[in-house]
Amino acid sequence: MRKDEAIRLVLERFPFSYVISTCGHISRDLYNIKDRSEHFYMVGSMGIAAPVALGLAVTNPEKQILILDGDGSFLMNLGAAAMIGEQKPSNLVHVVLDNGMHESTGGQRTIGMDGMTTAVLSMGYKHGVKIESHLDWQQALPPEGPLLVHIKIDPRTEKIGKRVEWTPQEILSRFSVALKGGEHEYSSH
Ligand SMILES: Cc1ncc(C[n+]2csc(CCOP(=O)(O)OP(=O)(O)O)c2C)c(N)n1
Repeated sequence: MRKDEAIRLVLERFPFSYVISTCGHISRDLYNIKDRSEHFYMVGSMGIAAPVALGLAVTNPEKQILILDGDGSFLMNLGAAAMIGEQKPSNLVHVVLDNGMHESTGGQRTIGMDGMTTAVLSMGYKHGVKIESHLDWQQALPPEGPLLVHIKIDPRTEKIGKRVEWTPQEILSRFSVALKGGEHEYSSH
């Protein structure tokens, strides 16, 4: 599966979620595929999408919060997974797009996600699902979180799209308003 296909499938499956995306190409891809006020592009800070999302999930239990992580970002901050497992927010979905590398900075390999769907259960996640194909994606996903969805993706062959054009202040401002259910002047460029 290509990364952009995986992101589209995730957005289709979780259309009402508030999405916190990790830095680098994943936020850029998400932005170019679909830009919504409900997207919080964590531009710049690797490994930080998960703890931001955890805070949001705990303080907004009626909203579905989704982390769009990379394998590098996830593995760099495993402590965040441990905290998610300890807090157990049932409204949190943790998607990891696993290309086996740090694509955004030139493709250095990661230490690998093998066994992570089981490892997170030991940390306290409710479910862990591995998706390796379009066929795997057709299965129903468990409704209750914390849920890890580990999606294997292919290395990029297509060109990367433009950078996120919102400033960090605009991203925060429009996301906060969306979270409270309001319209924002920054809803589109
Ligand atoms: C704390 C920190 N360390 C390093 C970086 C540089 N950096 C940005 S994206 C990235 C790679 C992220 O890898 P991954 O999460 O697997 O996503 P991919 O690039 O493969 O889409 C790195 C090393 C950063 N932005 N922040």
